[in-house]
Amino acid sequence: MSAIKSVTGRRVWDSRGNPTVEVDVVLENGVLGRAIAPAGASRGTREAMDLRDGGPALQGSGVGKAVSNVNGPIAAALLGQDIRDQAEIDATLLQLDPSKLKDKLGGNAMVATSLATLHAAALNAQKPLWRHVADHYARAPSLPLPEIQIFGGGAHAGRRVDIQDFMIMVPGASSFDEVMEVTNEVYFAAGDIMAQRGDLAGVADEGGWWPLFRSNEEALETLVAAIEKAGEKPGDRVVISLDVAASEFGTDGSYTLALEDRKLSSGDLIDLLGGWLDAYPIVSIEDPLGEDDTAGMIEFTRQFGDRVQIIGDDYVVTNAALVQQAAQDNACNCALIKVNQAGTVTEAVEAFTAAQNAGWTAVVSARSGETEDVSISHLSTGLGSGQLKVGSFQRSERMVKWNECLRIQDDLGANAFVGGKPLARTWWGKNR
Ligand code: 2PG
Ligand code: MG
Repeated sequence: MSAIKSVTGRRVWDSRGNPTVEVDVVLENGVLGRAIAPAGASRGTREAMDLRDGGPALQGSGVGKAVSNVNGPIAAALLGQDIRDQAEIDATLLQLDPSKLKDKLGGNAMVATSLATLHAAALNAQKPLWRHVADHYARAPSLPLPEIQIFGGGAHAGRRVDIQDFMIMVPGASSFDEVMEVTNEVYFAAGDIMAQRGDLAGVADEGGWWPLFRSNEEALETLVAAIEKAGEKPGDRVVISLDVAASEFGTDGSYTLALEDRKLSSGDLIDLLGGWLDAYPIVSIEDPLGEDDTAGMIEFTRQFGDRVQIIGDDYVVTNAALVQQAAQDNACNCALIKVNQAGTVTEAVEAFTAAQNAGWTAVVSARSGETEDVSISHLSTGLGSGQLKVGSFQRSERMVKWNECLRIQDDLGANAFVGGKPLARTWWGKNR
């Protein structure tokens, strides 16, 4: 009864209006699992590649081939498979496309299929997805600590500023609910400050305020002002988290801050960011150096790894082998986990496990192109990943994921919230 009866792909549209792939997996007993592939804008070169049609239509971003791959080879190969065996299902997908970047079937076709099977397996087991994930992977579920964007930037805001994500975390909150409340206050305080300056100009791709700043650092100053305006003492209940996404503005150890017309060496960028770590209550920093700048990442981690969380996103692209290598090199101390970077659920869980084995923290993350799909709220909770990054506090493709966590909280109980625990080894945790 738990055999796969059909797999159907269709074209749907993401939060940026781009086409993407949705997959329905139906079992012999009528159970239907559904998932949608997200899409990144600041992508790592080593992550699974979405298959796009190219050509003049839809700016080349069509997913006709990817959808055909779901309805053709993928559906044929998965027919009759046991939904309870996620590893076998994902191994089948990998057999169909053994290429390194998954550009034959398409990362978009694969991830939507893999997540849809996970949903079907949970429904088949009559469990909420988070519970199924926790049981299947033998993890203790917990509600994650959110990272929430206040200002967008980089590739998500027409490169108006160079740094990509200016975020807050509320590790001092005692419940997920409280994080949402505090975030609302800080988000709108930031909007008020921008409005007072005449700099309120809508939102960036993930719902953070559009970054009309004269320098990258002005965004940080404004974020601190917003935290204060919301009645909080920066560094106390509320702290700052950055995604530098440095691969977007530098290669070969040479970086250009376009907004400030400044060229920086790897060492200069480390010094600049180090200055920010001294001056602002930053507790976490993602991709501080480029994905090809191993020496820079190692040096950054040597200098600051004992006081801040250093997240590898483009640097490790949800790949277990790259996480292991980075752990050996001491090139970061936290992995961003994006299922579509890996291509399948199994590989994403392997990368998460590699991070745990290395003694790292981990953050389950959305992409800048998202949809109503809430899989990551469940994955983050079910795996007990500790942290969840979804984007900002506006636009439904973001809010749907925070709201899903609130529903999970009702099931799991408010004291399942991890609070500041994932930041125990940062200056914030050490000062508690
Ligand atoms: C990132 C993500 C999400 P994108 O860099 O962490 O913010 O961006 O999906 O564009 O890669
Ligand atoms: Mg990133």
